[in-house]
Amino acid sequence: MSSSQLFIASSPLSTARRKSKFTFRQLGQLAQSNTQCPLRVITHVDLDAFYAQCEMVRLGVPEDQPLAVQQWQGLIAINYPSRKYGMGRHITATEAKKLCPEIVLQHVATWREGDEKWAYREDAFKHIATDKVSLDPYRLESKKIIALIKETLPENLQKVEKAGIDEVFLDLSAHVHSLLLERYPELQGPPPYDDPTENLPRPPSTVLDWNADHLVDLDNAETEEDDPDWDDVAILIASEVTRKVRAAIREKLKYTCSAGVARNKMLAKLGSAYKKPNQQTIVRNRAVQQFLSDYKFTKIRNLGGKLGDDVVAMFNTDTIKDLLAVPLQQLQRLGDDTGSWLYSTIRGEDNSEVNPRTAIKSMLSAKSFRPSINTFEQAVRWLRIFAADIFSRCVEEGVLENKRRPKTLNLHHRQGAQTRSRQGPIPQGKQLTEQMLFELAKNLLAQVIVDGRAWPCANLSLSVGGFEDGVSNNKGIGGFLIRGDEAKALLHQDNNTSRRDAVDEEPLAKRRKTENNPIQRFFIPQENSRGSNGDEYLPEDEADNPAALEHNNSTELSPDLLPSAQGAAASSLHLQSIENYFCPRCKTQVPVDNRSEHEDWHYAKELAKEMQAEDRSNSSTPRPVQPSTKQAKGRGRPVATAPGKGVEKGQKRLAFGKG
Ligand code: DCP
Ligand code: MG
Repeated sequence: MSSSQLFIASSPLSTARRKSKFTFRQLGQLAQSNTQCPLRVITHVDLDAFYAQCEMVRLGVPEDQPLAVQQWQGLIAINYPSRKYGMGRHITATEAKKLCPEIVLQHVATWREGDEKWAYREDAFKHIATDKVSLDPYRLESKKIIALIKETLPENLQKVEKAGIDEVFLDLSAHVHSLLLERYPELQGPPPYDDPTENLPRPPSTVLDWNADHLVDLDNAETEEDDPDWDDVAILIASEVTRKVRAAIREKLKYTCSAGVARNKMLAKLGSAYKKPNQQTIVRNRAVQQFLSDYKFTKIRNLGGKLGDDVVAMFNTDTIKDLLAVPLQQLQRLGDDTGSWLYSTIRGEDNSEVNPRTAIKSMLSAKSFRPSINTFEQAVRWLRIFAADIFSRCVEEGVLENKRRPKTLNLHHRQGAQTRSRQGPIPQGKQLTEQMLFELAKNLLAQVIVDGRAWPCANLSLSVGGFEDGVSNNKGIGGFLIRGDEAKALLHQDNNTSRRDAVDEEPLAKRRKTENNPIQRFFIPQENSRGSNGDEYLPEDEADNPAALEHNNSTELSPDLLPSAQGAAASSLHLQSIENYFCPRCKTQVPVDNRSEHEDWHYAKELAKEMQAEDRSNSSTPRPVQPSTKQAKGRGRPVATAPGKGVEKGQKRLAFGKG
């Protein structure tokens, strides 16, 4: 049904059915945004060609001008005028120019070593080896959009979940409930006999004006002549609210977006992608079956990957229509829970909640190296950029005003098939600075180098996590410090339990190596919440991929990071080279291939000694790394001091990088 208005006539049948199929109790559940409520209304909003629109608005180009956002030679966002030329994300900048010579190709902003901030640069596409993509411009716009959506909806009735850089879910249930009661006073109750299981009166048979929405056709058994029930009215009101939200985004920020309105997140998300750009699709409860049957189930969240492949292989189809014919028991060959989940999912059931957390849980800055990098100096140059990138995002999060602050820093390093990660706490007693992040990151890198073969390195990434609120709890900067007994307990644990556990869980061969090597012991990661040696995998295609770097709302430190038993095993299988080099410093034979790595190991060792010496010369209170201004002997690498602050009386800082 594509008409913009739907006239509902009162039928003789409806006069006979004077009660709604919904009860007063279910109406009450709507006010609570109860996920089981059959009247529930969810909207998914997704910006059209988001990065491309950001660039169009920033550059002030006309709306019909073809424009694409370029990253190195590839295109990552293509506006709708360009899509008419048959362009997709798979094509290169050169191919795009051929298809449409007048297309504007705007390269993403980049960080460049030596510059203090990211910038749009004409020559960025030539600098894949030395620049790093910055998503800050899009993140900032994304924040504005979320803030505006929240302003548009009533403060006490909103549930807004940021689901990605350009998408949000809105649970409009409570808001729609209040509008229903306002418009239809007969719903205000009390229910007959005060019994909440009583059915509601039917809605008036009236015109449901769907305005310019795209209405999904009804299921076969249903006709437009059937009188509407409250679920139709609720979804109609939700679509009105959605239209207002979209109009506000358009008017105030100039962006168009598409939306899906339905009874749950899964259907709303499929709906927003159904008709683009600048449209909204309504999937009424009576249309769900019809809507879904045309889909391939691989389009549904969680069915795009391996599980989807397994289902295709097992049942020899990728369509929902075919799978609907498969009985539950057969689906449960995939496992009881998976089968049940699949059975209800393809029938349009999804009780997942719209989760209104919007605070960022972690931030990641990463780069894939093609070709790989081979020296500590090169890696350190990237760490400087990562630290600047992450710090500027922390500033946006209010770290300078002490609103929020990360607690941990992670470094992931990929060498060949092996990814290792190291984690350390960020000292909480003083102002977070870019330099502090950089110094800590460098120390984590030193740990990786000491631990095994580090070069050539194909991927490096730095992330911060464990954000904590500061000011909201009335904590001053001192609030981030750990006091008295709590500090003692943690320090005790830090010095004994965690480290011992880390050693105990290591493979035997590796443990022996560690025991015999005091420096290695020094660098055993502490407070590592990710398995015995902190080894983790970071999928290669994630690094430097803008879409993958958005970690708002993420409960994991960074997505797709899996604790890796294989990583631990792999670390003891270093390739042996036949030719050796004699190291004058330690007077041992070192495989030639490992020479630069071995030298870096010495550097790390010296760094370690310096830190130990400094710790000894200070009080017995364990304290965070205080990098010295001295140059590390023999390597000429400057190690700058992070500005420090004294510890308040009765407070202790956690040790960092100390064995
Ligand atoms: N993005 C990316 N790489 C990808 C996918 C997306 O860099 N493989 C970025 C660019 C997009 C933004 O994320 O503009 C949002 O992704 P969407 O999938 O929503 O795509 P668009 O918003 O560009 O287009 P659409 O109108 O289809 O939503
Ligand atoms: Mg989009």
